[in-house]
This record gives sequence, structure tokens and C-alpha cells, in this order.
Amino acid sequence: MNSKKEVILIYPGKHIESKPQQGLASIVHRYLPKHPIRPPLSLLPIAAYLRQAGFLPTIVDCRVTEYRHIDYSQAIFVGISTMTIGNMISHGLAVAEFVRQQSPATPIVWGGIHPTLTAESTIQQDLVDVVVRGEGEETSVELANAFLSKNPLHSIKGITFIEKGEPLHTPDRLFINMNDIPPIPYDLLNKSNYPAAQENFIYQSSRGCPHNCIFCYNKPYNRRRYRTRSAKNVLKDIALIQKEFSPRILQFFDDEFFTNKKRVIEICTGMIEQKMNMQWMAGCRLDYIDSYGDEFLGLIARSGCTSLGVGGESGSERILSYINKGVSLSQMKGAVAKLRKYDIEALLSFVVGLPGETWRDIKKTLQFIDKLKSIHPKVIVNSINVLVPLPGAPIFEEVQKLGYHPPQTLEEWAQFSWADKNHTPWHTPKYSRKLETLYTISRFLFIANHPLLQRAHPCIRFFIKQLSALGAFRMKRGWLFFPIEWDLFKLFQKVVVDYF
Ligand code: B12
Ligand code: SF4
Repeated sequence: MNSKKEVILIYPGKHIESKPQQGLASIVHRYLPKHPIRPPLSLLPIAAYLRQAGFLPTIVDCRVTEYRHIDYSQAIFVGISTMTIGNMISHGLAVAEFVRQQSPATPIVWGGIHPTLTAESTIQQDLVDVVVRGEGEETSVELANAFLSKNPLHSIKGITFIEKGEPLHTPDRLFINMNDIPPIPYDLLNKSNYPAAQENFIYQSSRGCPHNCIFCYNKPYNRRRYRTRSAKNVLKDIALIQKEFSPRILQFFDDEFFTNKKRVIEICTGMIEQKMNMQWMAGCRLDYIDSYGDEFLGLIARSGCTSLGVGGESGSERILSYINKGVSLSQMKGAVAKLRKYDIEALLSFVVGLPGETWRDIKKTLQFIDKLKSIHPKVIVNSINVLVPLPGAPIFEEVQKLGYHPPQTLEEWAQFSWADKNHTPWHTPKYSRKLETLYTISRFLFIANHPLLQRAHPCIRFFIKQLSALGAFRMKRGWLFFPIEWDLFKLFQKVVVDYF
């Protein structure tokens, strides 16, 4: 056997230091606070498995490390993680190209949500040697062993590669038992690169969700199977995070943290008994919250829960039923009232632009947001998103019959823009433009109140305050025509190079 041991795992993304060097953008950048870069969550458990199997994993987080300074020639393979949007694919391709030039013999393996859900097309790209579908922990170890001993890949479950010019998909792999994940090797990260981790730290305690909303990736990706780490292990993980990073807030980045209520009770009780003294936030469905009694809500509040991210989605019953949310307007109002009682913030997101939706539905949503805010002053709208159909979501197939033409190749997905393009061709351009304005205003209002911006230069804060007041007024009235100030803002935002 070969003595190579290293596996290099790449988290693509624009380097924080790649700020504009000249012009207006460079001046504005000087007065904006630094990006809150979060640790590369998708790669840490893979690194834990590799290390446990005797390999030497290295994590290259391109947002904080210069990938061109790394020697890839000694790696057993280079793994690249990517979601569908947010520039990860284009940056991933740039890294892969660099690796291929520097070390043509090093295999390049792609994993993550996007390669999993588009394995057939992703594998066609020359810079992709293997696609890992689904969870990457066990597969990465088996791949490292196979590459090292030059064994064929056919017996490795959950991968796609090219054989005789055609994609070959090996059978799906069973989900791992999350309790088998070894302690997360945070020592692989240079902590000074993640100063925001002391404020807010992200952590995943479960995977999957049993529900089936039509815009969500969960059904094909997690096959509606909910898997958890036990409360005992979660408490151990939190203790490790406290030791390593001492965050003020712990953010559970699960698909659905609350699906197993008994586990949540055990976690919260443990946090209180062990005097963890830390705020925490998570995602929860509004129908779940509405069904909870005082004892449970009191417990989560006492254990430090200060904010819950919830999908409000729409203020129109018709749309709620179309998207298969399984939550009613009265449940949402009931939930928000309960959160008020326990002083827990409700961080809501909505979605607009669905097929069959009319402006009447949007108005209902805007009025409903006002109603929720009148029930609970800590109702915060995270965003009113315009639907962007992504691979895997049940709606993805349906909207293609309505004129939606998604990218077909990895290179095309690399060019796919989240906000700049109209992704709702079933609506008129005028309607879609109003949706875009609605999204921009909602995001702006959210960011304007973000604590991070309180640290920006006073001139920037003044500008934000004026635009916020105008945006709030427009949104309240539903006046989304002639959004000249928002067009100017978007232009400005482009200059500042997608800071937000
Ligand atoms: C954490 C998270 C973020 C964080 C990422 C922080 C970080 N540094 O990790 C932040 C807040 C930045 C974020 C932003 C966005 N996110 Co996000 N996010 C998530 C979330 C909640 C968890 C993802 C995660 O890390 N899970 C834990 C890991 C362990 O699981 P995993 O990613 O599935 O990885 C496993 C496998 O995929 C595989 N794998 C992954 N990478 C690799 C690499 C190799 C080499 C191998 C072998 C295997 C492999 O193995 C891993 C372990 O089993 C998911 C929802 C969810 N619960 O999964 C949404 C989710 C991934 N995000 C999503 C979206 C849309 C976004 C944004 C575009 C939102 C926006 N409008 O801006 C941005 C884009 C970010 C960007 N990079 O540009 C969508 C992605 C949809 C899609 N088809 O890609 C999701 C699924 C939410 C949803 N329900 O729609 N997000
Ligand atoms: S949107 Fe939320 S509730 Fe719906 S399927 Fe996805 S994770 Fe589950």
C-alpha cells in the first residue's frame, strides 16, 4: 500500500479579502463590518470519519484560505462540497480547474446537495471524477481506501462515475446512524478565521424532515426519514462547542429540530441541569408550536431558546394548501401568540411567485404579516422569497411544464443567479418585477435591523434608516410600482459586489 494519507476537503466560496480595490466599492467596503463566516458544516463530520479511519483530512475553506497556495499532489483525493446556488459551484469549478492543472492524477470528488440531486449531469463535467450522492461520511472513507489501493469503485454505494462513456450510479447507501459521528474535529479549523463563531455557532443535531412542502429538497434528499443524534450526544457536542468557541448563541441548523419532542425535552432539561447558560435558536413548524402546551414552551424558554425560525410561507389559505405546508392561518396566529407569552422571537420567511398565485394572495400575505406583528412584537420577517425552483423539490418538475428552463449542466448551474433573473415565467414580467421588489425590500428591512450593521459607519446607517422607512411604507401599502429607489439600491449593491 501507498503511504499517502491526506484527503483535502474544499468548501468553495469567495475569499473575504477579495474586496474591490478601487472606485466607490472599495470606499464603501472600508466602512462595512466584516462578513460573519460560518464554519464549513458539511465537511466537518466527513473529516471526523476520515480521521477515525486513519486518514489525514485537511479542510480548505476558500472563504478564508487561499486555495492556490495548497499542494494537492499528495492528496488521495480532493473533495468539493456544494449547494445549488450562492456561487459555490462556480468557485468549486475554479478550484477543481486549479487542482487538475497542478496535479492531473489527483481524483476530484464532488458531494453535497447539488451533486446529489443532479448526479447524472454533474458527472458529465470533466472536472468531476466521482459524485458522492447523499451523506458523505462512510462513502469518503471507502473512496479513500479504494483510491489508495487502486481498487475499482463499483462496490462503493452512493456514488456516480463514468464507465465506458456513460454515468454509472451505484445503489443508494443507507443513512448513517448519527450517533456514530465521532467528536467533530474543530481543531482542523483556524479559529481566528471564524470570529463570528463566538457570537453565533451553527450545529446540526438531526437530519431530514417527514413533511413534504413542494419547494423543499427534503423528499428526494432525505427520503422523508428523520434521523437524530441522541440527547446525550447532543449535550456532549454542545459542551465541546462551548469549550472550543464559547458562543453566545447556538443555532441548530437542522431541517426540523423539533420532530422528536421527547428528545427536545431531554436536550433542554440537560442544558438547564448542566447550567449551560447559552441562548439557542432553531427552526420549527408553526403547527408544532401551536400544539405545544405551557410546560414544553416554558422548558424551552428556560433552557435558553430565544428565537425560532419558522416558515410562514403565505397569508393565503389557497396557497398554503397548494404548497402542501399542512399549516393553517389560525395555527400560525396561535403559535405566534404562544411565542409572545414566552418572549421567543418568531423569525418568519414567506414565499411568493407560485403558479396560480394572484396579487390578491400577495396582499393577503402582507396583511397577514401585519396581523402577526400586531399579535407579537417579536415577529421578524427574515425574507419574502420569490420562488426559485431547485432540483429535487417536487415543484421543480411541475414548473418546467409552465415554461421554466433550468440549467442543464454543472457549468450552466455555475452561472445560475438567485436574484437577478426572473425565475417565474408563468407570471407576467410586470408581476415578476413587483415580486422582485418585494423580496428586495423584505431582505433590506431584515438586514437593516441586523445587529452587525449597528457597527457600520454612521453615514451608512443613516442611508439604511431612510431606505428602511421608505421600504416599510411601500410594503405596508403594497405599493411596489416604480421602485426607482430600489433599482438604485440594487445597482449600488452590485457595485459593493454582492456584500449581502
Ligand atoms: C448550514 C446551511 C447554510 C449555511 C452554510 C454555513 C456553512 N458554512 O456550512 C448558510 C447560512 C451560509 C447557508 C446559506 C445558504 N443556503 Co443553506 N442551508 C444550510 C442547512 C441549514 C444545513 C446544511 C448543512 O451544512 N447540513 C449539515 C451537513 C452535514 O449536511 P449536508 O450539507 O447535506 O452534507 C452532507 C452531504 O451532502 C455530503 N456532502 C456535502 N459536501 C460534501 C463534499 C464531499 C466531498 C463529499 C464526499 C460529500 C459531501 O456529506 C455531508 C455529510 O453527510 C441546509 C438545510 C439542511 N438542514 O441541510 C440549508 C440549505 C443547504 N441551504 C440552502 C440554500 C438555498 C442556501 C442559500 C442559497 C440561501 C440564500 N438564499 O442565500 C445560501 C447559499 C450559501 C452559499 N454558500 O453561497 C438550501 C439548498 C438547496 C439546494 N438545492 O442547494 C438548503 C437545503 C435549505 C433548503 N431547505 O432549501 N446555508
Ligand atoms: S420546508 Fe421545512 S417542513 Fe417543509 S419539508 Fe422542508 S424542512 Fe420539512
